[in-house]
Amino acid sequence: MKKQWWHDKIAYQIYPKSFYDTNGDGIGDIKGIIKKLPYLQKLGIDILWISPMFRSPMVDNGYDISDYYAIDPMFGTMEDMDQLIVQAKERGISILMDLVVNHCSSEHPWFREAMKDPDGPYGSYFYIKDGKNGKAPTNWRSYFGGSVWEKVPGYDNKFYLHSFAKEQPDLNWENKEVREKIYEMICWWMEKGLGGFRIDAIMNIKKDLTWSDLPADGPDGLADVYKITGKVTGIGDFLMEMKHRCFDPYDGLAIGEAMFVKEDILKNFIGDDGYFSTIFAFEPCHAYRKGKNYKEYLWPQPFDDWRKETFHNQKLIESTGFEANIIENHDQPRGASLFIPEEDYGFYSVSALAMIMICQRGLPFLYQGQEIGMSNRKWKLDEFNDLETLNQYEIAVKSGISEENALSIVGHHSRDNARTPMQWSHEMNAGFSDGTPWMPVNENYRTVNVEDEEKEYGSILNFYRRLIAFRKSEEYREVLTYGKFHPIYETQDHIFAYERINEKKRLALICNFSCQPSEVELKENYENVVFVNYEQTTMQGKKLILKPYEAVVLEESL
Ligand code: TEU
Ligand code: CA
Repeated sequence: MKKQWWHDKIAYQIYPKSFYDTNGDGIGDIKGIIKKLPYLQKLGIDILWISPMFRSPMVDNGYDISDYYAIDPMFGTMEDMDQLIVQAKERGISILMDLVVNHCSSEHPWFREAMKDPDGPYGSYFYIKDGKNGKAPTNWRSYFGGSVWEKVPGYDNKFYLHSFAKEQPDLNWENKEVREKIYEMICWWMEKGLGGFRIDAIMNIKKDLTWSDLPADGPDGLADVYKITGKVTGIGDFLMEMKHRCFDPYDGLAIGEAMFVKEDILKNFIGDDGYFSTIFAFEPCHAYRKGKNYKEYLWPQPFDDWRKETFHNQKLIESTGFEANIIENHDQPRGASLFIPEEDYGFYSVSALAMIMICQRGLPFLYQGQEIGMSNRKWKLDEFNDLETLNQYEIAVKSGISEENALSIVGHHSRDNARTPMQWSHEMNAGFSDGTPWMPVNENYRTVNVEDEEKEYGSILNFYRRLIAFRKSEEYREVLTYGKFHPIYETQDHIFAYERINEKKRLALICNFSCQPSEVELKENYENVVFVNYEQTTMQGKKLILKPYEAVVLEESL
């Protein structure tokens, strides 16, 4: 594997609406991000991905873009953005923006033109098709529920395709002119000095051009549209073209949100000459998604599935490339709630989870608030903002689940859990805004917040700072970045453990991920304790005695 500039870095995702508000309108803004750059630098962050800040009607909170060349006024101006790029660079931080090009907004001029004249030039920027026997062209179900087809206003038998909400029409990547416009736009942004892009929902850009129905997988007679990603071929031609045209010339970091990549073609995606620099490792935090609806998901995520998926994935990636590791993002519940049973949530469990994640092979990718231990919120129905959550609530209730249970289920899984305002202090609105926050603040801000945690050596925030410094230290950086990954104690109950090994060093991370004490028999000469989440480590001869949620990194003495 070729070494890359970003391999030994630490990355962090910002959800800008909820990060920091400087003008009191209740919405986070670019000036707020600039203000918090010293905080991010102190944490040890080198790469920042910011969810979309382009002009948008905000039907899907910015994932519906109406002008790729403009910053939405709610976030500030293009000058603010230029400032952010420059000031971040001064602190050694590269900025990644969010590339949403599977679809745009129904308010984008291209789409407006297409609706005025579906047979005209802009009609071919989208997928506009005639219906079949008075019905939609195919039986595909959109990610957010309902058909992917919506009628073109004023026409009885013409439909346009949207894989997500109907306000997010899919762009026609088969049309060379569309691709050219996209590449031009990406390069325009790269010229501003971006480090690269995170690339949204990219597996969806290749459609099944035979427009065939899929076997129905629900009572609505529809089938999930993501299933065509497993059927179609040819996506690689588009992705390779984009890489050559937009990322190679800048040595840009291109991180694909690429789910469902088949193992045998993974190399094409993240190998040395892959379409992307890297993709996110979703498998370990999707281990609980046994079904396609929230109501079929398991909660909290079963330990055994998580461990198994992680080990499988780490081994797979090791022979292929370098993935980006996450425990949460803006589409997931909070990692601290997903992985840790509610009654066990606290310093030890959260710090253990952090060690399990950060010591793995791959690019550690934190999500805002993870570093202070932010967790899920308790919701009332009318507090939800996310369209996926509301759809899932309806699906649950329609299937006969009581309203109370439905609320509890969507409360666990809702994407809104990740979107509550960042908790900066114990002051009003968690110090996020002087106005009324666009989303309710998690009530635990009184204890879980940056300002108070700054002051306490034993806080989660200060623990994360030490852990990141450990990962980046002269001494352990190389082995933690490139060292081989080797699972250990794989069958022992609630022990999450693995080795990281290179020619010079051998480390073992051993964690008792449970509220019961446990012990393991040390096999190698692991005598040096190099990183811990408890003050004391107990070893009796070759036996390591572990307290609840104790995690240690041991180094072999040579
Ligand atoms: O998500 C793509 C995606 O596949 C989603 O269905 C994701 O699996 C789901 O949100 C998990 O609950 C991306 C963005 O990350 C998401 O925020 C957007 O809503 C979506 O694309 C449309 O742009
Ligand atoms: Ca604001």
